Amino acid sequence: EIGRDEFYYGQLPENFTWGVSTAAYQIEGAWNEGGKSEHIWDRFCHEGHVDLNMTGDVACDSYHKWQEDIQILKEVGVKHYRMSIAWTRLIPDPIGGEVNPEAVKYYLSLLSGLKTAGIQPMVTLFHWDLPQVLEDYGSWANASIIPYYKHYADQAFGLFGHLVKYWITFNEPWVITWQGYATGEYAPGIQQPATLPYKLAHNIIKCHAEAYHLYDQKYRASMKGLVSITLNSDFFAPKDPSNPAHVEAAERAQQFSLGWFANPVYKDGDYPQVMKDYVRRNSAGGESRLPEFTEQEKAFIKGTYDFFGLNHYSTSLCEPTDAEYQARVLPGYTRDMEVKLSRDPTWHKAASYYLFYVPWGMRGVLNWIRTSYNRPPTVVTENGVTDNNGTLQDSHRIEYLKTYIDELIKAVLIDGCDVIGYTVWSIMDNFEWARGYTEKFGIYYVDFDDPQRPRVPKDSSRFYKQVILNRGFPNPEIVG
Ligand code: GBH
Repeated sequence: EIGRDEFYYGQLPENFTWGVSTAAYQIEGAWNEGGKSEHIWDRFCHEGHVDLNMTGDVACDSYHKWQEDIQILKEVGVKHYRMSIAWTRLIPDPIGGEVNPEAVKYYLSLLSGLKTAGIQPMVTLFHWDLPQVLEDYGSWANASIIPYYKHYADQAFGLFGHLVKYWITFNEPWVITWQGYATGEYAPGIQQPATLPYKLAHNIIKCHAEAYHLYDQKYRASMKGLVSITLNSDFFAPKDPSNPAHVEAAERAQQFSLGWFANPVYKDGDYPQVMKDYVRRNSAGGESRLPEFTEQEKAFIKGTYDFFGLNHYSTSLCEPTDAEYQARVLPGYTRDMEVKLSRDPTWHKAASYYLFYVPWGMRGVLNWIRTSYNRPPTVVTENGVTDNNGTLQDSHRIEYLKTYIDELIKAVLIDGCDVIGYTVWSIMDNFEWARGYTEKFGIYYVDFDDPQRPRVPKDSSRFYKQVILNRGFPNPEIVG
């Protein structure tokens, strides 16, 4: 038995895909160029809600520098590049539905460039940049958003599907609903924790299922791509593993955060039973704040995946909640699950408040997915670590990536998880949402004071290149 934090030499198969990730608003810039319309992050930044009043107006300027982006992707030797399309670029008037030819030209150039470079695009349709007009019409809470999202997906599949092997309908619905509409830390900055996230999630899941079925019926036969959703999750571990109440609390937290979206899609079309029970018992009166799917909807949602997309960064410790904790956290989700979350004070902390180095959590969450959803093919669609200075000698990032990748390799080679891909967040420093440019995730440095936005390799990019070439970590003691 190979334990936590014990280094393990192992190599993954030839067909395992290694990549890096970005998202449209975090890199593109050109916020009002090329016919693009306003989305909720434009609005949120321009209203000054981000650290130091920073915005993604220019970001890495990838709208103009996509050829250089492809160049650095080639330098690292990635097999796939995860990126997103800006809805407001492709369909500036999402209600009218007309496609914008300048956006088609931009994304076709980028996608064809990737093809020429031998890099598979992994394309996210929605990475948080909701058209402002749809927000004004009631966002994901209004079920009439579903046909608009479906139309957008239809256009994207139709225009670009011949160049795209992997599609992702949504990036991290948990973050969209909780950080956007409960804590208000992210755009659109709404603070309605008790019920709104559950309502939004309900329609997001329906949008996802619509897009999946649409691809199935209209495009799969000719395009042969894969369609799924990306969910974010910490690994939730018992604070005291020998205490059954702590073990139960960890399972409940995992169900509330990951199961909320994964159970409907990857299991039975419905929310986890424990979530239904706990939201109901924390809802005043008869009606639960968690909406219900009809039998027909459950059948429509169940199985709408070709792989499991996971974004994983850190781990939380779990124990049953207490009155003091319940009073301290927001109503809704955080109270409903009745779990008190904490971090081990000995864990090394990165520049982001939530990001502690806990490599064995990678192995933990991959195994939780394996056992909970019958061993689905899994792609880690994001994993990475921050600093504040963007140093080129980023040995801390090498340490993080090395140990997390090693735990992933253990999950595959020792535990039998069907992990088929891994993706570093991010190829380059970029607009880190509410933190602006103060937190840096890149394996390339970008100087945001230089109008040219040069990309400069960090040590971690050379490290990752070597990992890809070696397909992991070959044992130095085995010769040949
Ligand atoms: C991802 O989200 C995004 O997809 C990406 O765009 C972003 O740049 C990247 O990660 C880095 O942040 O319950 O208070 O502990 C972030 C994923 C952030 C989701 C922290 C969960 C925990 C908040 N996670 N969050 S808390």
